[in-house]
Amino acid sequence: YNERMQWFVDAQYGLFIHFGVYSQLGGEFKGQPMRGKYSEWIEADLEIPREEYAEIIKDFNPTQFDADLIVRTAKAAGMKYLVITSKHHDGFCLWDSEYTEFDVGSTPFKGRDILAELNEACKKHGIKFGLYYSVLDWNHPTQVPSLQTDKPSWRWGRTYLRDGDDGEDKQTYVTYLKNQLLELIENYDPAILWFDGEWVQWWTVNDGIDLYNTLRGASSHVIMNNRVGKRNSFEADFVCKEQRHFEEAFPKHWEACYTMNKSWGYKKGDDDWKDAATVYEKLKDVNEKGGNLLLNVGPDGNGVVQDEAISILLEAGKMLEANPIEK
Ligand code: FUL
Repeated sequence: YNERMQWFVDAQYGLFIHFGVYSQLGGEFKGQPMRGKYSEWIEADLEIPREEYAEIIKDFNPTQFDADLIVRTAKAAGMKYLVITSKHHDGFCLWDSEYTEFDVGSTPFKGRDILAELNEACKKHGIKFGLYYSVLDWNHPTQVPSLQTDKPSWRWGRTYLRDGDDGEDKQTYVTYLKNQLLELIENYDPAILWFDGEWVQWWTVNDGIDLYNTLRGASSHVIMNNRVGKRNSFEADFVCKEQRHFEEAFPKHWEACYTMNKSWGYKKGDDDWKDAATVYEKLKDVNEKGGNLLLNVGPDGNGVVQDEAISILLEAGKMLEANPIEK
């Protein structure tokens, strides 16, 4: 029994939100559609130069973002927690960070704080609030693309540090990342820190354990996924699976995350939706094997969650109400 984990065990079902400046591109840059399926990877996929990508933050203005509506929808869907991308691989920060200008504070949307709005709505409706954070960072000057491969998304998917694996760049970046995560804890006191992008070769399991301990010192209750260290070597508080999960019951704390269509971030024309029955069955299968389901939505550039996603969530919510699932 682990007291810190109890709410998570009971929660069973949560909402993942992928939202950032890529959302306004919807998988296309200057008329060119991307090749890969995940719209949040567009900068890497189309090899958009850092400076050019940085320009698009001037267009970030999702005025229709409605935190209360999103949280009410999650609640009606039967979800008990939510995790939103505070910083994805592109490095753009959805909060006004003291440690970078590549953030919402440099956009026309400055003045509003999506993370605070969601956090408040979550409190109001009794939903736990979590934050995703990527170790991989395409905007940070210490990180450069690998030249080991010709595949654009791999070049950027496996960044190097300019001066090697253990030089000053590493210290600079690790300090940056720790400061930001402590800032997130201080500003929003999240229930979850959901790490990602830890697969870059310069990030070691010891870096992850050290980070885990530092953050644990700042919050005794926050729970962190296994991607804080190396996903196969350090479990942290829970193990997560992506777009697939276990064949059999798995006797540890775990969570499977899935998209409702294909992409995590909003992508135009991505309309191959899982229907409500499929969502319900997925939740049942995951729960019966001991895990939680974290199901994703990708609001568009205006901050609006697509109607299809909302109706599927609500319909699956009704099924769940009629046929509750035991974990
Ligand atoms: C992956 C990322 O590369 C995807 O963009 C997405 O965020 C998924 C949940 O995790 O590792």
